[in-house]
Amino acid sequence: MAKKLDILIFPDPRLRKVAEKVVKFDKCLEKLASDMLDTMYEANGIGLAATQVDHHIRLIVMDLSEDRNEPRVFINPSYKILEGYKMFEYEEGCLSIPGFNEVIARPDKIELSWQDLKGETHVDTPEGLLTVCIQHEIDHLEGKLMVDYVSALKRDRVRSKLLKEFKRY
Ligand code: GNR
Ligand code: NI
Repeated sequence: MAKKLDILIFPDPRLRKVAEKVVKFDKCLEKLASDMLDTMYEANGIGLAATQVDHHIRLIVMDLSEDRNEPRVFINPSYKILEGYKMFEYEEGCLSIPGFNEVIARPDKIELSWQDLKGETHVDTPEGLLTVCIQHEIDHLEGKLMVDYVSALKRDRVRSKLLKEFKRY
């Protein structure tokens, strides 16, 4: 049985931790991936990084399909930006920054490497939304958030708003 996990909300300092490389591909990792997929589906997100559920390991789940029936798991993901790339602008949202949507520019040509739950390595040059989403998720693993790409004024505004809305500190 999968379990719904709590999603950390900006400016929770735990969102700033840098995630550790996964070295053990065991049942425990499978369970966390499955719980994260459940949590992502319930929150209507298209991706979720382990950092967002307070697990500081390099694990990402995603489902970009229309019917929400193509779960994907990326372990120890990394990418390099390919020659001839352009900056592609896309309006992003983040489950850790509810109500905040901003157009962010990211490179549109990357080579992505990752491992699956068995520890097997994959390499691909993704297209479209996957290119955007995987960069957003890998940012989370580095403790980086969408708000880091916008002006200090916008960042402070959303920070105050969420602090009031989620009075937890
Ligand atoms: O659900 C999400 N939608 C989204 C839209 C555009 C670019 C990135 C994303 S990821 C986000 C879920 C989330 O916060 N993942 O970290
Ligand atoms: Ni996010």
